[in-house]
Amino acid sequence: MKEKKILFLGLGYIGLPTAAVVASRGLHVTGVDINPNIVETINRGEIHIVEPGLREVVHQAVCQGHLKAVVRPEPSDIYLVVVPTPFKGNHEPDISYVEAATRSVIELLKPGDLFIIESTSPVGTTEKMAQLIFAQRPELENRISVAYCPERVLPGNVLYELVHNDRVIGGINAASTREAQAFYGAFVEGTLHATNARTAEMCKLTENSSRDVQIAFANELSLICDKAGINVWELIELANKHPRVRILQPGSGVGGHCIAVDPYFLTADFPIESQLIAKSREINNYKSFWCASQVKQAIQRFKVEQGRPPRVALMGLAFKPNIDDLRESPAKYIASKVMESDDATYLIVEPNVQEHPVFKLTPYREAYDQADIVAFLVAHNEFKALPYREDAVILDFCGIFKR
Ligand code: SAJ
Repeated sequence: MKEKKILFLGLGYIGLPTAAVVASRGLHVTGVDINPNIVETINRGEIHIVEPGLREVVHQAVCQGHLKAVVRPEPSDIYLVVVPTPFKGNHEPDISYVEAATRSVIELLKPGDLFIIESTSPVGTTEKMAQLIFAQRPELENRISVAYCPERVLPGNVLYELVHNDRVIGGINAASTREAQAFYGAFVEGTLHATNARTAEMCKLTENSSRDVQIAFANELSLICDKAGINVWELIELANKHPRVRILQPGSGVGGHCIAVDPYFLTADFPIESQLIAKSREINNYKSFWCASQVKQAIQRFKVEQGRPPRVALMGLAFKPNIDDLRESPAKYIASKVMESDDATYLIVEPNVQEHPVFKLTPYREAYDQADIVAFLVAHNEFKALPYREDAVILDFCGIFKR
C-alpha cells in the first residue's frame, strides 16, 4: 500500500479529513478540488472547513510531503470519489458530481487500479459508474476493482470516527470488495464488513433514514404533548426508562446535508414502498414550520397584551448543537421565516460563528437578557448554562431547560 498513489476526488467535509488521515499513515495522497482557492489553502497546510483537530493533521501531512492538492486529476493507483450528492428541485437525487468525478479519471485508469465511491448514492450508482468506465474503456473490464464504501462520520467527531467506525464495503464483484478492504485496512481500526455494492449503497441510505424516522417520532410526540399540556422532555425521559425503548430528542426540525437529504434517495426510487420514510421527512420539515408559527403567535400575543412590539431573541442558527455549520439549518429557516414580519425587534444569536453576511449577530448573553421573547432553536452548550428567566416568554423548542 505504501507505494500506491491515492487520489481523492473532492476535498470537502469528508474528502479532506479522509485524505489527511490516509496521508498521516505515510501513504502518498493527492486531493483534487475544482476550486483553486481550496487547493491553494490546503497546499499552504491550512483548511477551509471547521472540524476539531483537522488543521493539525492537514498541516503535518502537507509539511511531510504526504498530502498535496491539485485542480485536475493525475494518474494514480487508487481513486476515491468523495463529492456531494444533493437532490434536485423535485427531491430526486442528483448524481451529476459523482458522474463528473468518474468521467474525469476514466482516461487515467489502468489495469490493477481500484476505484471507490464514498459519496452517498442511490442504489445502483456504483454499477452505473462501472458501466460508464467500461463503455469507454472495455479493456479494463474485470481488470480494475470498483467498490462502494459509504462514509459514516459525525461532523464534529470526524477524525476519531474515520479511524474507529466499522465500514461497510461492497464491490461490484468479490475481488473488488477484497481490494477495497485492503485499502481501508491501512487506516481503519473498526471492522471492515464485506458485502455487494447495492447493499452497501442501501446501507448508507438505511442508516440515515432510520435516524430521520426516529427523530420524526420524537417530533410528532412533541406536537402531541404541546396540545395535551405534557412536558415532552419529561415524557421521553420516563419512557426511556423502559429497557427496550430508546426515543430520540425533538427539536426545531432536522437539518444538515445528510439526514434531511438521504431519505429522499429512497422515496424517489421507491415511492410506493417508502411510506413511513416519506412521512417522517414531512413531519420533520413540518416541525420547523410549526416552530416558526409558534414564535409568530407569541409575537402577536405580546403586542396585544403589552401594546408594543417585543424584542425577540432567536437562539442558534447552526443545523445542530455545538457546531458552526449553518447549511440546511432548520434554525436558519425559522429565523428567516419569523423575521419576515416587522412586528418585533430581532436579536439573532449564534455563538459558534463570528459574523454572518445576512444576519446581524448579537452575543448570546446580551440577547437573552434583553429579550421579551426567547426562542431556543439549537441546544448549544452555552445556552444550557443560562438561568431560567421567569419574566420572559420562553419557547424552548430543543429542551434547554427541559421544563
Ligand atoms: N436531531 C434531532 N434530534 C436528535 C438527533 C438529531 O432533532 O435526537 C437533528 C439535529 O439537530 C440535526 C439533524 O437531526 O438537525 C441531524 O443531526 P445528526 O447529529 O443526527 O446527524 P448528522 O447529519 O450530523 O450526521 C449523520 C450521521 N448519521 C447517523 O447518525 C445515522 C453520521 O454518522 C453520518 O455520517 C452523516 O449523517 C452523513 O454524512 O451521512
